[in-house]
Amino acid sequence: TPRIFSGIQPSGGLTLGNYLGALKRFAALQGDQAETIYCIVDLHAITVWQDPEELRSRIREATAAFMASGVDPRQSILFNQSQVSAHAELAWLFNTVARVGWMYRMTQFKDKAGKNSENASLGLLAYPALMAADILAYQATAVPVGEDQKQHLELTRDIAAKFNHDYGVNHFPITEPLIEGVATRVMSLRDGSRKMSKSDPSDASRINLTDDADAIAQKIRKARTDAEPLPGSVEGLKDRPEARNLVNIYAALADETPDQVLARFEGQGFGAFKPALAEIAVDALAPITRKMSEFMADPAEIDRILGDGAGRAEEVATPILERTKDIMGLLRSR
Ligand code: AQP
Repeated sequence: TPRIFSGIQPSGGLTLGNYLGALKRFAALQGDQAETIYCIVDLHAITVWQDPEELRSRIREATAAFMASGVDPRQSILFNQSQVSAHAELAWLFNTVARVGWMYRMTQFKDKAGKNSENASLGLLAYPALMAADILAYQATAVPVGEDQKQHLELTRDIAAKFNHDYGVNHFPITEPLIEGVATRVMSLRDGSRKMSKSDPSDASRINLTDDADAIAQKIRKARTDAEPLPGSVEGLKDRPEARNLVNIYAALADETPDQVLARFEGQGFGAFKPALAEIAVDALAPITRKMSEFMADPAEIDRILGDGAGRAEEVATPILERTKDIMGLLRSR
């Protein structure tokens, strides 16, 4: 059976982008066909400054979001990265395999480091080596992610291949990205050329999983669009990124194709489309928001679930880490 791994950073409140691009698909992948391992990646989050008190609560909130979206901690291993030391250890080993030039080429590093990249944390540069460790500590064969993570995943494959080649082994799998569906890149509601992001300074740019019905309706009403009516098929949305984004969001929430959505709204303007989108978004998100706050009412239970998940994750990761050290010629303590 394939082993699936993925993670989300607790670097802010989770968004509709995280839900459609990640959480909803994580839940759908559970079952007898695959082993699923999901992680709140706090070690990634701290590559940019996080207030400690806020981080603690974000980790719990992200855990609640996983469960409210249908990730079942009995069916999947659900845990918190920093509680399983194999991630940090394997990341160091991969820092010796990966090349500095590979890291400088990452567009996320360039975006997040900005103009003054000399001042970025070393961790932000090494981020993809830690991500490779997250995945390969479990010898995971497939990783569901949004489009934005594609480049990092290619680097995971490069690290696995170089390790296997340098040490003459077939130890790490060459992981496949699972980038599927219409919502692999949900865009900002304010700017159709930027992705919806939990760390965007503008709250109006995103729908948060904690937003209530009024906030969702208002953000959709104010979303940037053009003045044209909707076309009958997606070809007509070329060069209309904002319109395309809203149609994609609708399709993903309704489990339809964009063409099916457009067949119904052909010729109508956003005055009609936006309220319909708001309604379907509220219907989909309200139960998730409600379940999240129920889980958040019992933080001790969340901590217990994460502790249990960490124990089960460790059972898988530790032998793989030990074998990796053996291959590299590191002695084990006995
Ligand atoms: N806008 C998006 N559309 C589709 N998928 C998305 N994902 C994120 N944004 C979108 C997917 O969610 C998963 C977790 O992402 P992450 O928390 O590791 O960080 P990120 O990709 O950097 O997302 P954010 O929200 O933009 O976080 P910040 O602002 O902290 O950088 C991934 O599978 C991602 O593809």
